[in-house]
Amino acid sequence: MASSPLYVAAVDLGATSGRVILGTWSRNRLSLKEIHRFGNRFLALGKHEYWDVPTLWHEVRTGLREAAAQVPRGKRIASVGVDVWGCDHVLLNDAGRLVFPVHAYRDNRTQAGLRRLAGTRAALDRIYAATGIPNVFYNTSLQLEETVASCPAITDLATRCLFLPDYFNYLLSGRAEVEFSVASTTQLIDVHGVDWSLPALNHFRIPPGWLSKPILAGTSLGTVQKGVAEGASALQGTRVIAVPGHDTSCAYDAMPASPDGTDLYLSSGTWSLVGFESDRPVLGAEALAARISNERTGDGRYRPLTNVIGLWLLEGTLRDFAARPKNAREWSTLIAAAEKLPAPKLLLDVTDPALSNPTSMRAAIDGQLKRRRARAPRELAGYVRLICDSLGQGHAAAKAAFERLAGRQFKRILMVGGGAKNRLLCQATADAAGIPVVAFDLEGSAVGNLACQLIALRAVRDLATFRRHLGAQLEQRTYAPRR
Ligand code: LFR
Repeated sequence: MASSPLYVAAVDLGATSGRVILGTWSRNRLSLKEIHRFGNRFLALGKHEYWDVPTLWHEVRTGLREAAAQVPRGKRIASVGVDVWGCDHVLLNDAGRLVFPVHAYRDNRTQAGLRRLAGTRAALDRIYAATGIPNVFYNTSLQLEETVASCPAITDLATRCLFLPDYFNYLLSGRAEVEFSVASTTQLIDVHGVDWSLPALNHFRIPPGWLSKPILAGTSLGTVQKGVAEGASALQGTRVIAVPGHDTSCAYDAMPASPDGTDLYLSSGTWSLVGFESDRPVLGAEALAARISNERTGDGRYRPLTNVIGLWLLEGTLRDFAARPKNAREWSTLIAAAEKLPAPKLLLDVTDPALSNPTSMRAAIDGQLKRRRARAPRELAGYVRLICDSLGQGHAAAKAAFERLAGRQFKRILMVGGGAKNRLLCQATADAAGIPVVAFDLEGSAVGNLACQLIALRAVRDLATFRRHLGAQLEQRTYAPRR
């Protein structure tokens, strides 16, 4: 195993921010340096919402060049990997040109299709049995169905569909491939195989020719193209490795989990993703009712999880308050104020679709409380308390469903992501779930992204080995349940 330091770069794009991180692997330790961080958001144009892909690409290149400038003289970045949020995609022609605007998954164009599928019990069951993915507004299936229905000429214009991490890999390396973990977020992959589900493609009327057979994570896509590496000597010959393209898959890979399978995972950011790893999917009517999503790991196994609405609730609510916290100290004061408040009498129904993309999150929360005859909080701390307790309850409900349907018993919840820094949320989760929460100060997605590269470069034997090394170096904080 390599003993001189190895430099690897992770491009990790989230819905509200993106970053380029330089990882240094030396003597079985990973150190991280955040090289470039930038905001991200979708923008409305007319009635729809779109990602600003050219700006994202500009930021990716800027970050990689800065990373190259920071490795010691004469050294180079061995590889780069890209992970992005799930479901969103590009449509390209044979020359690799975009032929359709890149919609954001929160755009409401899928609402009609969502309702249609929800109202057709037999089709809903069939699609779940075929793909293991429940009917959720952001699914690529519903998005592509809407694209073809609203713009039929697209079937002549587009020749292939790539998911966002695949597209950035393509811009970096010139090779267009679809990576398996991100492909599994589409509701179009065969839950029992590693290829597309023809019944699902037919149901949503998606041209099968748009989608090539997915590759497994760890595949090398060649080296960074000339135009990208120009002027940055540390990027000459840098390999582009298809890591698990789905950020959640990367975040789960970074969990320093106990090998006996008794840990439940929670990646807590804009979304709360509660789940575990398994050799088989969790299917059937009850799993569908519990919205269990059988996403896939980079190596083809399963990651049954439930997507609880997450800190999106708080991010949205903060926009409605002028006096929002701006630094760690102000955050700590706000959390302390929220902790002192009495527990809310009624928790939010976190599955309410009215919370998925409202114009004002505060108004949407107040509206739900009013409908359920509860009083709205008066100040920001009250919302923080309500949101953290409600998410804690949502996390606990997901745990209970997994234990019942998968016959597992979880002993701890491992938490990574921004939410792991929020002690109120960690404690609320431990209290509601009745088991300890172990919170790690870890950029989960970026670390999982780097892990896959290190394994592909043969600097680390496998994921279990990586997790063991990582666990030994990480600081953790345990929240014991108080009731
Ligand atoms: C998290 C995430 C979730 C996915 C959601 C929408 O960033 O990737 O896993 O369900 O975004 O794609």
